[in-house]
This record gives sequence, C-alpha cells and structure tokens, in this order.
Amino acid sequence: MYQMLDPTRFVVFITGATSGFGAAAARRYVAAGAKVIATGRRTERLKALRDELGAENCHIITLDIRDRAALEAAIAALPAPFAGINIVIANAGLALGLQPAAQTDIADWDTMVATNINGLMYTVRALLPGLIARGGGHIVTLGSVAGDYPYPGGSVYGATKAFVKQFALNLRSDVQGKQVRVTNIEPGLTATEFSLVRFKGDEAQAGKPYQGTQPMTAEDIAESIFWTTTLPAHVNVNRLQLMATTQAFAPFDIYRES
Ligand code: NDP
Ligand code: 8X3
Repeated sequence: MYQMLDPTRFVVFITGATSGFGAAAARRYVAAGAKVIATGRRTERLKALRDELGAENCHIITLDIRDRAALEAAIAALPAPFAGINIVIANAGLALGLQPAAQTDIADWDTMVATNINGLMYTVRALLPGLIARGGGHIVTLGSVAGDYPYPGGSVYGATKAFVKQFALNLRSDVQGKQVRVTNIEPGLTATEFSLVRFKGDEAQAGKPYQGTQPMTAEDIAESIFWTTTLPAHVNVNRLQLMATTQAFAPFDIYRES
C-alpha cells in the first residue's frame, strides 16, 4: 500500500486561520491528529476555533502578519508542545476592490502588498530557519489563478499572487538538500469570506461571483493542502492549480472600433 506521511507528527503553523482556507485547514489537520498553531487578527474567532478543536491540539495567537516584530516574538514564545513546527501554511491574504487601475484606492494597493507580499515574506523568513534546523518540513503558500491569468480590476491583487508563485519557486531552489518542501497552491473561484473582504462588507456585490454556479469550498482547498503535505517526503508538488469545474477559460478580449 502507498505510504503517506503520518500527520500525527505534524506541528502546523497557519496564518489566516480565522476564516476560509486557514480555518478549514486547521480543522483538517487536527482531525488527522496534528497539532495546529492558528493565527489571525480576530481573537474571538481564534478562541472559538480553539474551543472547537481543543487547547491541547490548537494553540492560538492573535497576529497581524504585517507586524514583523510581533510575528517573530510570537514564534519565539511558543509553548513546548507547539514549538517544533514542521509545516507552515502561509495562507493569510486578501484582495481589496475590483476597480480599474486608474480609479483604485491606492491605500487598497498598499494593504494588499503589505499583507500578501511583506506579510508572507516575514512569515517564511521567521519560520524557515527553524524548519531547516529541525531537519526539514514543508511550506505551503497560497497563490491564485490570478497570479497567472490577468483580469480587469485584478491589477495589484494578481501581481501579489504572481509574487507568491515566484517566491515559492525560488524558495524551492534555496532549500535544495535541506529536506524542506515548498508548494504553491493556486485556487480559482472558491466561496469563503474572500469576496466579502474584497467588496468591504457589501454582501450583494460579494455574492455575485458565486451566483448560479458551484464554486469550490474552503474544505476542497484544505484537502488539497493536506494531501500535498502528507505525500511521501521524496515527492514535492511545486504548484497545484485548482478551479471549480464550472470555471474555465475565455478568449482574448479584442477591442474593436465597431
Ligand atoms: P478569507 O477572507 O476567508 O480568509 C482570509 C484570512 O486571512 C482570514 O483568516 C484573515 O484573518 C487573514 N488575514 C488577512 N489579513 C491578515 C493580516 N494582515 N494578518 C493576519 N491575517 C490576515 O479568504 P480565503 O480563505 O479565501 O483566502 C485565503 C488565501 O487564499 C488568501 O491568500 C487569498 O488571497 C487566497 N485565495 C483565495 C481564493 C478564493 O477565491 N477564496 C482563490 C485563490 C487564492 P483576520 O481578518 O482575522 O486577520
Ligand atoms: C482569488 C481568485 O479569481 O477572484 O484569488 O482572483 S480570483
């Protein structure tokens, strides 16, 4: 029989565990017997998750990944049962707005760069030396189809996800021989709070991308993340792109005079 890794040996650090993929991943790993460090800015959500999963399985840290000093301090202060991190799910991120570039709020661009790029860099930089020192592990980043396929209004969000992809691939090169695996998960349309965040709480607008169709779910993505990390240690999934079966490709958009 094909031998997967034993998830009861996993200590998993998850950013963005208050919602969507991160919360679903926390549940998936704990269900498989792993220990999880769940992080995010919304403390009440984290407490509810800890109550659900059990404090012996789920350690929570209120954390804004844009705050490098806080991130490093939180990792340095981890209690012993959660200190031996061997899986990092660098998932926290967001899109803000869908306006054309000329009309966008530049503060939204700044927030996306600070979160999706700087926050990701800080997370990986803070955790990678520990993974290497402990003999290996796995870093999973959350890219997007938006990192490959342009779309109107996707300007900075898509560009941050292109960064995530290349950062993950470059990390792979850096950790060669260190027993550290790196995987960029690249989902398409998935129903989470992503759209509500993008449209700043406007539920009617946020619901539109999912209307009349069947998007993927947070559990679909969590299962994919889990699968890549439980594959035998000699296998590295570099990139994994997923779309809802209802989502496909369109022709190029040609502007015509008439
Ligand atoms: P959600 O909005 O449901 O979850 C996003 C998570 O990120 C929340 O837990 C949020 O926690 C956290 N987060 C946001 N900003 C920060 C911050 N500054 N510091 C710490 N945590 C932060 O979205 P998804 O689960 O869908 O998205 C997860 C990742 O997947 C993102 O990187 C997103 O770009 C990507 N993605 C999503 C797709 C989709 O269609 N849903 C498709 C492709 C990729 P809190 O607010 O409590 O801090
Ligand atoms: C989220 C998917 O298509 O809304 O990364 O950009 S999309």
